[in-house]
Amino acid sequence: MAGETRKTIVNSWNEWDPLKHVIVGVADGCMIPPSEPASECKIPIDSDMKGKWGPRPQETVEKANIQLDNFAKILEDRGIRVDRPTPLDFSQAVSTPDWEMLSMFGCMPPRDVIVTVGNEMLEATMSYRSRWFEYLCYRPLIEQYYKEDPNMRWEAAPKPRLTDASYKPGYLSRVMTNEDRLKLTAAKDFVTTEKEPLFDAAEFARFGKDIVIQHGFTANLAGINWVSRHFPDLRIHAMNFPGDPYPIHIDCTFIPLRPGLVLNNPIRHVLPEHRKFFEMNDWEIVEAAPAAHENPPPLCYSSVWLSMNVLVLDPKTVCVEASEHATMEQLEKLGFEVVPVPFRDAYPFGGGLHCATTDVYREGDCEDYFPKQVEGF
Ligand code: ABU
Repeated sequence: MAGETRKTIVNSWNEWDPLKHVIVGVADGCMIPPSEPASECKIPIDSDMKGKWGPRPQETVEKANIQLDNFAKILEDRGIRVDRPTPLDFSQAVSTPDWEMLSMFGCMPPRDVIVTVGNEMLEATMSYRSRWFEYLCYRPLIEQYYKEDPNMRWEAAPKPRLTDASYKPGYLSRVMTNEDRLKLTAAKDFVTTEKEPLFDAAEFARFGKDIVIQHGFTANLAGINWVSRHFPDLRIHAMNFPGDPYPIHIDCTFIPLRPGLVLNNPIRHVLPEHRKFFEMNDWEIVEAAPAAHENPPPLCYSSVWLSMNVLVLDPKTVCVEASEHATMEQLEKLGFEVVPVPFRDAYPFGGGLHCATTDVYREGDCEDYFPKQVEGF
């Protein structure tokens, strides 16, 4: 069936089953938002974005859109239906009774905002004020899916208030050096408090009946607890990865590739007790190959580890950014057909190939890949 004529069914249980319908973001109107309590700590110390805010240069938006459109075309040519979000005017100021932001962000990374679990699409709470309204860009699609698929569940997590009580006062002054950050993040001392449930959708790694959520800057334990209660039939596991000074979104850290195989960032370590859980269930955790670049492109929030931010199309096929030769070679050796996708111009707008997508339909059902469970994890 050609991608664009595929009937709407919402279903996706993991990160690797055959992908048939996906949302790919767009770069239009993307802003660098003004500083806010969440972002101050999350923008790297040496980032060229420190202290800057406003619209991104138009020529960079155009280049990013060329790569996003090309990525969408590559997927469509493989029979995958691709839908695109509807951008808002992200330059407008937004407010709630508790705060005002002078701009929003954008809608290039749908993975951050919407997570699909089985027949449900769940709008995340989000953790930045500038991204509080971003779900609206996906509403036209979600409303359409809801009408077309009578079995779809459309859910939204409680909107957080994001007052100053959701962020630790003075956190920034405690993370002046990289060493400070590494100590604090290893001790699970993150900028967000436990005042209210918070999670970005990109903290999820889905393994059928088991979902791993990274506990870090953009998901707190209250958020992970909310997800556990929301999905009582699934097993939700909180993980954190010492070695990551900016624990934001799991998809440059721990990427499931197919049943039994996960890619792990070589400097963001899986804790021994978590490794044991995977290994006792016959999963192999392999260290990702080195990134090809020493630095991210200009005005980019993400790390060079977007090298491992791959999109798995099925258990034998994976999309990799076209300049990441070591990653491509590694995945070929692991038995994958690699589809190279030029994407570095899109990185500054919200990340890599996994970030820029969210699943609507993957074949397959909810399977139990971890029959051996561990108390308390
Ligand atoms: N949105 C993924 C970013 C993770 C990283 O910068 O490593």
